[in-house]
Amino acid sequence: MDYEILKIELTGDIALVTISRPKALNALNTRFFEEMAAAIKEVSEKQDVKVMIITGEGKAFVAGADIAEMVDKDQQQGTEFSKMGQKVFSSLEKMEIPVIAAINGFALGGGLELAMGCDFRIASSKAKFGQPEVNLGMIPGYAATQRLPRLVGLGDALYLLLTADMINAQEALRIGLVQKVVEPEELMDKVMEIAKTIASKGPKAIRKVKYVSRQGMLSDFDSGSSLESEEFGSLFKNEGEEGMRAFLEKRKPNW
Ligand code: DAK
Repeated sequence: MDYEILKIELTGDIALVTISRPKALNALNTRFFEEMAAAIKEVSEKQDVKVMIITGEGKAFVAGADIAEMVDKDQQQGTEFSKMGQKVFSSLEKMEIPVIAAINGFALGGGLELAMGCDFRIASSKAKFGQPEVNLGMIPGYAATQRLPRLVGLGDALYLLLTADMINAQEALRIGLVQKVVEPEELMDKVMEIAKTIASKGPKAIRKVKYVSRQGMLSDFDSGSSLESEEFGSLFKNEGEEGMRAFLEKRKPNW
């Protein structure tokens, strides 16, 4: 696909996807969702890519769904727009490799929903977060009502969803919405460092940690634990053997 909004760069085994429509603060339109779906497919097909990073260009990560595109939609078109976004964000969760959100600025509405579809979030100290949909007489359409309570608990989620308050990075860190906050100029170096750390681990183990953890969140504890046992077992006489032998032989594993 010829990308107009996304830039995709490969650095070794790490894929960096930058959302680049800074004039509209990277607001999410139909074209974005088509490109993101294509980017997910493209990156997933590259077997040597081990981590994907998503960030935004300019002062926003993403300032929400594109209000200019949404304003004229009718009920059916609105539902379809919502389903398209939900499908793309779910496919981030379903990618085998970890996806990190590098949140450089505003992450509002659909932008925060995109960040929540990633596996974890690292924020610039200048980033701002919120679910401002009720300001527009709307509710979230890309699963914030589902992901936010699971990430931060019902009280903090409903506080954000009901007040439309914009919170800063420290507050986002306090409620567990982001995992680390760094100075703006250090953001990409830090995220790249984290991505490289992940990429250095057992590649099958990394994929299975994501898969089992995410499946577990969708099922009950016993089913999740049972899946963990199966996947744990599958690494014996496999990548796990090499990792354990390397430890005993005091050398680096050869994955
Ligand atoms: N959509 C379209 N354009 C946007 C935008 C957005 N979400 N956010 C900003 N822009 C545009 C502005 O209109 C402006 O364009 P020009 O006037 O220059 O042409 C340009 O980006 C720069 O914005 P500002 O001039 O406003 O910049 P400031 O620094 O002064 O303010 C801001 C930054 C982020 C505080 C402000 O732009 C703002 O409040 N933006 C709107 C934020 C917002 O409300 N976002 C949530 C959108 S609602 C659903 C599906 C999805 C959703 C809901 C339902 N269904 C299908 C059911 C999700 C909804 C949302 O995400």
